[in-house]
Amino acid sequence: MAPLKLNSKNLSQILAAGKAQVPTHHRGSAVKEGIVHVGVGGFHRAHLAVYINNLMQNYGVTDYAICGVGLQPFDATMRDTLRSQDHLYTVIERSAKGSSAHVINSINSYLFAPDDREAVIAKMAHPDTHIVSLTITESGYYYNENTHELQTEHPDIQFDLDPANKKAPRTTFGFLYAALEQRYQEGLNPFTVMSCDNMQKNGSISRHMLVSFARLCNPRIANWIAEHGAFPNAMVDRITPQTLAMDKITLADNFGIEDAWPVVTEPFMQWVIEDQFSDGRPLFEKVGVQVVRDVHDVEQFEKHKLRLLNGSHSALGYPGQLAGFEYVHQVMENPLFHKFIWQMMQEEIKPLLPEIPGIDLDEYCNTLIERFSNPTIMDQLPRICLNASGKIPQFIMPSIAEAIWVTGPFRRLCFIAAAWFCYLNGVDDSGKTFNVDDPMREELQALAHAGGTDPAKLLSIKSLFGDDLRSDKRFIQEVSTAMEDITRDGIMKTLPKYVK
Ligand code: CS2
Repeated sequence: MAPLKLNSKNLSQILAAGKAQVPTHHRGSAVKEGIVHVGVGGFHRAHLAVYINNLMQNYGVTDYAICGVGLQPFDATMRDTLRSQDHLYTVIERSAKGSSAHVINSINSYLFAPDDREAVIAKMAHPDTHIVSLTITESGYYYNENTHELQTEHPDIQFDLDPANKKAPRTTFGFLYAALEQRYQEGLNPFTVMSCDNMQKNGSISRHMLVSFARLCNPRIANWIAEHGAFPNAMVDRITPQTLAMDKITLADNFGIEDAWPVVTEPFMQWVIEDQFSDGRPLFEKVGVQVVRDVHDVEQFEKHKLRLLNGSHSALGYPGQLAGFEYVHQVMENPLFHKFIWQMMQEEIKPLLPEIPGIDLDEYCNTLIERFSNPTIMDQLPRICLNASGKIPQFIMPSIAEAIWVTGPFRRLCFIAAAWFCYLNGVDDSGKTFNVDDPMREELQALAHAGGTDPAKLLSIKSLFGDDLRSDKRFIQEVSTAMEDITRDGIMKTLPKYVK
């Protein structure tokens, strides 16, 4: 039988075919859109949107459907795709045991900001909106890693601070501010700003950036947001590769669904969130979310995840791509890399992490190794390497800084930093060129080129690296040596120096 195009009309037939899990809950005008989500990409569609789908399907929740928002020009494709299939899409879960398909029905509508910026502000300001959630990547926060302040001098922020652009902002903060100002004037509660980005203290950073932005617009509104707003910190986790053309074909062949943009992911998913909401929330706990009272607990979960999972991803990504691998599981299949990752986690990262009652860190590391080794999700190294300027300062550098502080071992972590610096030249060990995709690409590449195997020029970028790193001789020495070795001998000949 020919596959059925995914849309509302065909949903009952897809259900009847019995191959995929299909939601039967209400949609459209029968539900309220309590969540406005900025940045609808693969991760959002595999994570928050799935939790909400499960709340709607299994617990009859009707007032927290999602209105997706795209701010970037490239989001036009997501708008068109979702529109063409009544905002339905498929999540394909893959593990070594097999795969399953789940149609997700929690995104109820989608607004593409470049089409109508005021509509986005009005939607966020609407009384039905209780939460504005974000997956805008690290660079979307305009956060200076060194000063911990908003990058007020950034042209996008400057543009949004100009009162003439208030109704047509560019940045997330411009939209959030304009909508919150309207809610203030209308006597509504501020919505909760719920960051689902992979950053340590994502809620606190969202708060500080938005309040700083607001202070430059109107101190009274800034005080209101600071006092009444809520910005829960959260740890989010689900490995979600980019969708490949092949994924659409296997979905059609194996599950009879024609979906222009399905999401492929692993069975594992986790979300730990601080219980801080300013305008109500759904009962997330019912669908397996760990809602915790104490912010320190969330911070510790975040730390574990960012340093062990994302840090290992960086360790597989930059050296792996230089060595010519394509996918995460392929790097894991290499015994030398496998050992390197395990030893880095055990000897350099784990000793710096706080203990969380009930969490066995060795078991956590073992699960990570298993997840990285999943051969069925085909997680691409270029995805892992994307936007490194927002990742390395979060995933690798804090472990190095703490190791410096306690004079702990950090050679493997330095090797990863060195591999990233070498990676910036865009040529792998066999001489093949690749694209370096990073919002700071030009600056990074110019400095990498000028510095050669001396990391000092790159480390002078104040918005990315702290003085604690720049001024540590042992660190500089380790990174330079690794850069020289990688440049001269390539990754595979250098790696044995870091494996016992
Ligand atoms: C990855 C993450 O992009 C990256 O560097 O480490 O996207 C990772 O897959 C997710 O954080 C998993 O939760």
